[in-house]
Amino acid sequence: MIRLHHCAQSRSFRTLWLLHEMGLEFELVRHSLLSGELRDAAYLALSPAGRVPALEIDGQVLFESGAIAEYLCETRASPLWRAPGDPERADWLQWLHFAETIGQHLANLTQQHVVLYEDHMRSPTVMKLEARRLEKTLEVVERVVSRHDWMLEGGFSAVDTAIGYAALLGRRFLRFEGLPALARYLERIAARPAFRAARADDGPPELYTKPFYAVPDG
Ligand SMILES: N[C@@H](CCC(=O)N[C@@H](CS)C(=O)NCC(=O)O)C(=O)O
Repeated sequence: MIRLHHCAQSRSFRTLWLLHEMGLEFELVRHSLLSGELRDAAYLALSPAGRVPALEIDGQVLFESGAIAEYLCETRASPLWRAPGDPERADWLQWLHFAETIGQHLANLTQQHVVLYEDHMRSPTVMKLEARRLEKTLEVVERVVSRHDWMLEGGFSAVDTAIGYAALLGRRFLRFEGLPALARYLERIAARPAFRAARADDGPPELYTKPFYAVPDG
């Protein structure tokens, strides 16, 4: 039995999408990101920092999305993996974890624009700085996907579920005019049946209510 603990519009979407890409059977447990339930003792017993994703699998719980992607690919013999010895192994690992470099800016921007909803709590300076830093990371991805359709030349892999989710969320904070290859990458992602299935499973939006969050004047 595989059981995914998930919140709508969160990083657990990476795991949700990957499970669909791999065609694995799983149970989905939806939680609210805002209700405080991730701090309940029962949930903390699964994910000690009260975060999603958490994946119950093979009699244990994994609570870090990159580790989950590695574990799923390794143990389920997936073509979305690049095993040790594969010429794309180093790139596979690097891009999988680079998603969290992008993710730190997305988390900071989410905090500034969405979580700190009172204007006096926010800082336009931090918003601008974080948007610029996000852009620098997405420019790295732009260069890669302008050379080939997916992050690895050998084709779609688990890496694309991590980077793809980060790029998708990045569009809420950054105009993509200067990132045309990334915009086309997102179109390719949107056409994938497993991505659509994951979208349908994601649950009602709870966090992001606007398609774009502009930096306020001042
Ligand atoms: N590096 C972790 C980050 C997990 C994480 O911070 N998830 C957020 C959602 S995007 C969360 O659970 N936040 C709930 C909270 O901080 O209370 C991963 O990739 O799994």
